[in-house]
Parts: sequence; structure tokens; C-alpha cells
Amino acid sequence: MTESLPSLYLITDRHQVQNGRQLVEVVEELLQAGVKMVQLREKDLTVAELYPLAKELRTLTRQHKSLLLINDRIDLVQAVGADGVHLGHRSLSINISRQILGPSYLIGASTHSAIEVETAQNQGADFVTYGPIYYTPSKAAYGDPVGIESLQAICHTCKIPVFALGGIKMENVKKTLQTGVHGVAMISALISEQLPTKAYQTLSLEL
Ligand code: TZP
Repeated sequence: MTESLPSLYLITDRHQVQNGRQLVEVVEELLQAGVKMVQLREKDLTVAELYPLAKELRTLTRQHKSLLLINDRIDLVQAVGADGVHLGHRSLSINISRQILGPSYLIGASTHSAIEVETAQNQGADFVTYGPIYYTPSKAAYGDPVGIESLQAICHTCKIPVFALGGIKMENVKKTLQTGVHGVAMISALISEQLPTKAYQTLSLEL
């Protein structure tokens, strides 16, 4: 299944949606435009608040034949029949998550160093996000950028798909992909755009 992972991974943040729109509306627009992999990541919502959102996104991602991953919450993955979970450093370990979910679900892991990438791979993650690659407006929350050379080194050794994350936008997507990375993951370059479809269409010319 991982060979067929798309090259663009959309991550949600409803606080970045423009013009008073709802997150679900913007994600639906992006699914219509062609996005094939979405992570629901709304870290300030409770699991009870996330559930209806996850259900709606499951319906829409199914309609558009897109993968849906849920940040951190294996219970929600199972409850809505998502395709997998995306784990961070405070989540259940990859090993335990795999025991719970079994082999047919995707497990993605957030990584920020070579050792984290290696650990994720050894523990059986299906793919990793690696970053932040560049400065992002929310840099403080994610630490200093790891840079493109570091990404290139990771891509030489890592055997599972790597998605570059953090500060990825139109201007740098081409040089990011030249590192040999599987794909790019992004929040603001799509979610906070005034015209998300147009942003996706422009980006997808580089993918
Ligand atoms: N992890 C590392 S950077 C980041 C996360 C969740 C945020 C990426 O956001 P953007 O807007 O795509 O730079």
C-alpha cells in the first residue's frame, strides 16, 4: 500500500482557514481538486469534538477515493474506519499502535532527526513526515528547521516513504522534491490560501 501513497499529504488546521469558511468545506474543495491523502490534526479538540469531524471527513475522503489518517487517536481511526493513524512523540508507540490496528492500517510517524526516522522505520511505520525543513510561521512549536541537506541524507538511507514537512510552499516544492523525497506534507500552503483549488493546481504541476 505504501508504494501507492500519493506525493502530497494535506494536514488540517481549522485555525488557518480563511474568509470565515469551515474546515470541512475547504478540505472538500481540495479533495475535489485532487488531494488524495488527508490527516485530521486538530490538536486542541477533544476526542468527542473530533469524532463528528472525522466522520464527515471519512465520508468525503471515501467519495473522492482519498486516504484519511487521524492524528494520534487510534480509537477514532477505528470508530470512523479511517485508513490509518499519524503518531507524534506523545502518542502511543508505533509497536503498540501496530498491535492494536494490525497490518492493514497505515501508520505514519512525525520525525525530526535521523535517529527518529530510523526508529520509526525499525518499529514498522509505513511512512514518516520529516521536518520542519524550512522556517514556518509556527516555527516555535516545531523547533529549528532541519534543512534540505539533512532531508537529502535521510532520503538516501530511509527505506520507507518520507514526506518533507514544514514551510513547504510553491517556491520551494521543486527543490524539495529533487532530494528524492517521496512527497511533501503541508498545512498552510493549502489550508490558509484564499483560493485553495488554485493553490493546489499550481502546486500539483510540480508533483
Ligand atoms: N511538524 C513540523 S512542521 C509542522 C508540523 C506539524 C507544521 C507545518 O506547517 P506548514 O504550514 O506546512 O509549514
